[in-house]
Amino acid sequence: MIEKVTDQLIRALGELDETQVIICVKTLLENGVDRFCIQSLLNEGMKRVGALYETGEYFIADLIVSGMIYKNVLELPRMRYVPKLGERVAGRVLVGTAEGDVHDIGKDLLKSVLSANGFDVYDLGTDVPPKTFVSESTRLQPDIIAISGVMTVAVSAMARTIQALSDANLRDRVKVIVGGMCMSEELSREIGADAYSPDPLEGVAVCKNFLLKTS
Ligand code: B12
Repeated sequence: MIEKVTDQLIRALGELDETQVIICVKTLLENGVDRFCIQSLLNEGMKRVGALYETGEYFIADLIVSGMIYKNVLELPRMRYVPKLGERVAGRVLVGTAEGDVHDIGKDLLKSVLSANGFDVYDLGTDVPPKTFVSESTRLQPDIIAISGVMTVAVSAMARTIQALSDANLRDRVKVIVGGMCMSEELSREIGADAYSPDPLEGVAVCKNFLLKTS
């Protein structure tokens, strides 16, 4: 039964059928399916939307609708991340989507998972120029900078951001983790990031590890 619903969920998101998406997500949650598993199914659905956009069957308006459906799912009670009250601050993280890229679903997911794990998170938003990462790092003194990006252009923007941090002599004071659909382990090494993760939960574990090594 679960397998049938997972297929239905991917298909429904691909078809931008929000009602069906919500029904499937609720059914999966009621059957004990983990929200991270549900997120990866949603990502599969988003890939279908992207593929239909590439072939010209979908338009920009359809991309917008898919983003709205995804965000509405993340607002469902058991999909939301709630920061644990009174938890010790694990460390400070600046998050942002790289310059030239306005996609924010992945960045927001990462932000929620970091906050839920006790990190003090500052969100710089989307389309963040390298100079903003530099000025905000100087102002806020974060332990970690987490950059997200899905557009191909985000790769060079991330590289320019890391270079700008070096030019401002901030690079050895802050760890940089990158992620998002445009990134890979290999690319992250090429651009000089400290880490890459395809997944916010693993990304948070990496961030915790950074702090253990520096404390
Ligand atoms: C929804 C969507 C939009 C929405 C975004 C809404 C929003 N609020 O974000 C809107 C309508 C704004 C949009 C606009 C555009 N889009 Co668009 N969009 C998509 C779509 C369908 C889904 C992207 C998405 O949100 N995925 C789900 C999230 C959750 O995935 P994610 O970001 O990768 O995040 C996951 C992990 O990577 C991780 N993660 C993310 N960041 C980080 C960071 C760290 C540090 C860590 C540890 C982890 C991590 O966390 C998440 C875990 O689930 C994709 C298609 C696809 N294949 O995905 C196209 C796609 C990305 N878009 C595309 C294009 C072309 C555009 C436009 C140029 C269209 C246009 N003509 O205007 C504009 C770009 C504007 C710009 N300058 O950025 C192309 C990109 C092509 C490319 N290679 O560059 C794609 C691939 C579609 C396609 N196949 O052609 N888009």
